[in-house]
Amino acid sequence: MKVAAVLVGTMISIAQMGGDPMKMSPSNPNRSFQPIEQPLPVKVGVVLGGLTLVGAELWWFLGRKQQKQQATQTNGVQEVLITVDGGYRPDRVVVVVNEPVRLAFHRSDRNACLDEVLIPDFGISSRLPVGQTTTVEFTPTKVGEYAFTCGMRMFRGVIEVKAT
Ligand SMILES: [Cu+2]
Repeated sequence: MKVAAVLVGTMISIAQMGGDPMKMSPSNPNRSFQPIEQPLPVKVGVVLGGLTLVGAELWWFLGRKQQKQQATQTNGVQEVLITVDGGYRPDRVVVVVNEPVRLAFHRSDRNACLDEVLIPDFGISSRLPVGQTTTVEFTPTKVGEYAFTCGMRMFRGVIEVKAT
């Protein structure tokens, strides 16, 4: 939210300055301070641009729908395949407590932000080479919710551990 406020604030000040930073320059004392009217379409554009950014940010933090998936049991291991592409799909994984979990991350997105996946509660940090499927394993011993994130914690998902 703070970022959006700063962005909008900056845009409003640019709009108020008439888009001419020279006017504010102290190194230019002889220049008379005449307001320069910007054409209306420019003002409207600046405001709409700001609103679009705010909307995008609200959607990013609040509106994105979680995709939930229950693990499947294979030979006593709970498995989930997670696609890493502009985030994690699913980004909510449901498993039961006290049974081994294997998460298979298939990375198709080259974005360096997704180079690494972290599951701090289980001491896991793993590199995810592009185009490959990388598995991580752990056994949750307590019911609860545990986050998994990219290396910079921009993208995140949740492991939901339920009682049996
Ligand atoms: Cu990241």
